[in-house]
Amino acid sequence: MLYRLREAGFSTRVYEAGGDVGGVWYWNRYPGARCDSESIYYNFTFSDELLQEWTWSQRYPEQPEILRYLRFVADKFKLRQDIQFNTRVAAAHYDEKANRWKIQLDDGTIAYAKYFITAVGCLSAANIPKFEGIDSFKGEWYHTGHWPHEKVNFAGKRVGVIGTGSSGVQSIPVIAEEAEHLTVFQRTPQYSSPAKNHPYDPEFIRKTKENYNEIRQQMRNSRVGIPLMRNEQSALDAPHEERLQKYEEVWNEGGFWKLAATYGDLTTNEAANETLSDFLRSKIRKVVKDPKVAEKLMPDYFYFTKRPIIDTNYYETFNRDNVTLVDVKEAPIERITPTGLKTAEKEYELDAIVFATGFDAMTGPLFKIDIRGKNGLGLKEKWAEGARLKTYLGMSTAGFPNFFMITGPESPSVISNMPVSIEQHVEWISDCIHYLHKNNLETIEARTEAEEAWSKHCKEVAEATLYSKTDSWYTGANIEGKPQGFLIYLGGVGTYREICSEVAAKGYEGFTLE
Ligand code: N01
Repeated sequence: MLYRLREAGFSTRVYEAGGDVGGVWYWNRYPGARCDSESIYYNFTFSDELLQEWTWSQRYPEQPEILRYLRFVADKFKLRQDIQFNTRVAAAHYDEKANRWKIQLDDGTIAYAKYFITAVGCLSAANIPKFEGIDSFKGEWYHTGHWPHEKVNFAGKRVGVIGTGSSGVQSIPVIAEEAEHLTVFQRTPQYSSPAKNHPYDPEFIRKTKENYNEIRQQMRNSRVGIPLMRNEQSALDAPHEERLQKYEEVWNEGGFWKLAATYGDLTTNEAANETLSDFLRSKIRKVVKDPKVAEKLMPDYFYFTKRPIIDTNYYETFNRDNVTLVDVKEAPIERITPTGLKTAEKEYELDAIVFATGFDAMTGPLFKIDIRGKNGLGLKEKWAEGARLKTYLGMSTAGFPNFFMITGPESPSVISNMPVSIEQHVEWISDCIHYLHKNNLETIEARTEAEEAWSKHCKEVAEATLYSKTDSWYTGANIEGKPQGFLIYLGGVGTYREICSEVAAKGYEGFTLE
């Protein structure tokens, strides 16, 4: 965003809470942290030069490599000179008379801007459940999303990991290798398929670089932001053996996006979904030696309706002698004690606790800033009930002129390959600001009817799927007391791009421009 606006001649300033660029990859430094999109697609594509200059080492790169990439980008485009690090935006209030956003920083200074753009991500507000006694714990504790920059040493320690989402599943096998003993506290078993990570072959990289123009087009027009053909056939129309063979082939290739594309109705039809869910459960049974442990690891929700996970040796880890699985749905965590953790059943002695307990997703990062639009209306108040949260295209909301959200609620965001969705918003927003400037317009604001129609559309698309049938961070169910609603546009990245482009082509239809 900074690069595009600066190139277009606008004076632009970025405020960043972290000490450097990287965002999610700056904070999430836990052992085993990797990306679940393949690196050759987990790129910025705005610069051909950048695409040619950077070379990924492996299919699913580790966090340090992604951070190195983002630093490379910052250096190449001299971005840091316009970024103020170690600075949190506390509040952003719209002053109607002056048509300016008053941005209040946590160091007490104030900045004024005509446009206010949030790039706060969807998963940056850490969720640490309010366990009683946490302050009394004498050992060390960490949240995966706020991991220390220096290496944490678990050697010789009794470690507890709470949570088995992507962060837990990635860190558990690595911590198990180092710790004296690892206890995994699992509330909901999840589906995870093998990443099958591998170093890239130089010839593959050469071909990819040669074809990036085509790849970029495919990514942009695809369903989830990576080139992938979805088989439109129903899973139920395929003969049992053929279906199993197909799942086996795709499972062996690794990753989860392709699994989702194996058949056309896996996210919409319960029986179709069950064929794949069942296949994945059978894989767990094959790996985990103790049948009781295997049973505890068996998920029973519809695959995809919680974020699918990919792993390296996750289920294998439960065959180790130094790993114990504790079901905290059966016996909930009651409190953290000075020396460990107590469930309804038993007390566990621990030297360190890792909270892999996720994030207050989608709205959480936005609500950390006191954002107020016209008449002092707070975004938090406007969206007090998740189900009634309204945005126009997931980028703007009525009552908040000249305010844009990159990957905001009701855009494809987290159910897409994020860099593709980020770039699409960046391009749309910068083109929009350019348009306003060129046409001597001072403000742009979503119209109430337009956002009502968009939010209704998002809801209808989601309700035609299985996604809202499961409690997850997608629906807000992971945060106690959070209003629930499915806040992601599921129509697909390519379709969404077309809709946004059409809105712009029609002179920003659905917005009031003045
Ligand atoms: O968080 P999560 P995450 N008592 O919310 C459990 C992205 N990401 O950080 O399912 C006990 O998925 C909770 O249990 P339940 C990716 O999009 C990507 O792992 O609510 N347990 C769950 O098991 C991902 O989906 C990558 O019943 C409690 C876990 O904590 C998203 O970030 C890597 C609890 C939280 O799982 C979030 O992943 C990492 C409690 N009170 C993250 N509260 C990659 O690119 C919560 N839990 C691979």
